[in-house]
Amino acid sequence: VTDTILALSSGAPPAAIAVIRLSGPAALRAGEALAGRLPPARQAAVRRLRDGDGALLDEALLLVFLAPASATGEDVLEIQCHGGRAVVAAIEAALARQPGVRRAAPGEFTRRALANGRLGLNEVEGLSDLLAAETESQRRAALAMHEGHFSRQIAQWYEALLQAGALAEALLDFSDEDDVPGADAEDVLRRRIAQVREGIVARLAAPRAERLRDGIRVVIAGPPNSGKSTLLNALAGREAAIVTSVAGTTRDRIDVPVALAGVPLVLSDTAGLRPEGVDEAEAIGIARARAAMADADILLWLGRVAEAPARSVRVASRCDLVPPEPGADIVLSAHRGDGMAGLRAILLERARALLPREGDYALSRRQAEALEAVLDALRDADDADPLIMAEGLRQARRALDRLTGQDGTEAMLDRLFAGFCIGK
Ligand SMILES: Nc1nc2c(ncn2[C@@H]2O[C@H](COP(=O)(O)OP(=O)(O)O)[C@@H](O)[C@H]2O)c(=O)[nH]1
Ligand SMILES: [Mg+2]
Repeated sequence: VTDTILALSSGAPPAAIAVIRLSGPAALRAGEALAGRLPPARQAAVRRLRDGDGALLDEALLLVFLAPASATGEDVLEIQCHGGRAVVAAIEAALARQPGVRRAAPGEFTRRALANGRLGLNEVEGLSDLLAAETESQRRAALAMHEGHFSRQIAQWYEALLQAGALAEALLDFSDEDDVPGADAEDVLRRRIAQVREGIVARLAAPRAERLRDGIRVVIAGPPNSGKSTLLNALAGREAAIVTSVAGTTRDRIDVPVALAGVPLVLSDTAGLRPEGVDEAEAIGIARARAAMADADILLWLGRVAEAPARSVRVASRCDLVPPEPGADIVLSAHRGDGMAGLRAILLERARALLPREGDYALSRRQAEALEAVLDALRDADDADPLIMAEGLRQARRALDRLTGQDGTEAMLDRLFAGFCIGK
């Protein structure tokens, strides 16, 4: 028998209103024990909630969703009560005492939705990102994933591979006879495979979710005293890095997450690059700076134009103090604010090119790896022998199944749901 799970699904109290949810076969019975008669499904009604002794707990708005047409696919009761800490605790305790009811583990409501086919694995991942989204671009991409855009694409690929598989089997049946099933069957088959493969390659080349989740890495580098820390502080809008006129002040790398027009960035300040006169700590700082530069999505270079690394944004800093060199991409003074708007525009333009297009979804590492496996299988399918072809296509479809969670392993699901909050 399935347990009925219980959790506070709204944020931490105190709040004006709290939402407590129950899901499972005992949800309605447990609700009736507190509220008496429940409203008809999908109709809100106010009820007095009482504990076992008949003492009043709260007055609350109740909503019933009957299986399978609910968020989890089970009977669900939603209780909207007053959001005080003691109110929520008392109602939760009274519900938890009902037979068959226990408190939910993190992500357990969503896990049941997955188990009952209310959500696919990719939609669950989208939901997880949606709950974690802190910027507009993160929210839009997560919503696109949650709404099933990727799942629909997978379904198309699956259908194409199914057709190709049928053709391969047909070729197999006729391979030892003279009259081949339509001379162009093999052409059609190869074209189908090529189409799917091109689609997957293009999808893999598109910006990934990690960039969106973790932020675009913007590294500020250059010689000591070029104004790197000052620029970081100006972009971050706070004094995150120490600024002095002494060369070698910044020794470790400093990372500051910021959102620029809804785009997540991580700004990194680094130790100034200079060859001599450095002690051990500064030398380590310089090594870290070089590593950060190699790892940067966008590099802001505050040194000589002639020494700028490839593809970096060449910034002529401290223009109120130092005459800017010709050839710089942007001339600025963090002190006076000159050029800061222009630099933000350059950052935004470069960052957007690295992020999913508006309304597009982005692949997680898991999804990308699963698609790579599909590609591997399709590579195997690219063979003259229809037997090998058919087997490769079967493997490819199996890899697509893994992507939609059709054969998701428990360990993978555990990992995924551990990142959820209780009540979701
Ligand atoms: N006049 C002027 N001085 C600046 C500007 N930016 C930084 N400085 C000064 O240059 C010195 C070095 O700045 P800092 O940000 O620590 O450089 P870093 O070593 O590259 O991190 C400090 O004395 C800053 O006050 C600027 O835009 N104009
Ligand atoms: Mg510094």
